[in-house]
Amino acid sequence: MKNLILFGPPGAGKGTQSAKVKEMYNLIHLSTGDLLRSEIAAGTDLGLKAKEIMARGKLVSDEIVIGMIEKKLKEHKDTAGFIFDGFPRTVAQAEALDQLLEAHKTAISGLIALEVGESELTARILARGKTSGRPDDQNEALIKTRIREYEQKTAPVANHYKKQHKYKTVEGVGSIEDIFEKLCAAIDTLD
Ligand code: B4P
Repeated sequence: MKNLILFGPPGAGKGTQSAKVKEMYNLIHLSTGDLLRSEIAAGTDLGLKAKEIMARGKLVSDEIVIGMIEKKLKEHKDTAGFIFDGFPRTVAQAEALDQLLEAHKTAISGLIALEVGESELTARILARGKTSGRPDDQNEALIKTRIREYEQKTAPVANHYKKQHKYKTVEGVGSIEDIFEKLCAAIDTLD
């Protein structure tokens, strides 16, 4: 199985590139951001809890997101692999993911980090905010909070996979097609 983590700060292009990688490698795309937004749209208890946290630019609890991923792994036992987008976002989530995959007799093949500077991230998210309807995309202070959350809680996830020799980087600035080509070249070097 090919199990990829597409990694990077908010607005790095994880969602954009995951949609293309999923098609190319026939993978199941799991975006915790999308899963949480569907819970909010459906008005579930989980969605109500997540809504308030996401609107503040903070991370939803590890317990909630790990539970959602566990359910999806069980639903797709026969897939060629997964692309994880926006997950894991903490070291605790990474450890839980490694254990869940081990229980399914598989493992992460590699984490690929999209590298984009803060001013470009902010510009992209504000531009998306004009049409996305996402409350967390429309305010610069909130975007800063999301980037600080990433630096404090999510960036250490890269080290977790560096220690396992599964870490690669790709420059995330440029055309979506050029970035996709570089991403595929990095994926093709993984086992
Ligand atoms: P996410 O939905 O993961 O939101 P994101 O980080 O903004 O998405 P992404 O990085 O994929 O955006 P993309 O680049 O595609 O999370 C939202 C919230 O959910 C979090 O703040 C948190 O509260 C919660 N959450 C989610 N997962 C969680 C977890 N595991 N644990 C705890 N909480 C969790 O798109 C950005 C924009 O850039 C788009 O408009 C796109 O068109 C544009 N773009 C993409 N590539 C480009 C390029 N090359 N050039 C120019 N523009 C580009």
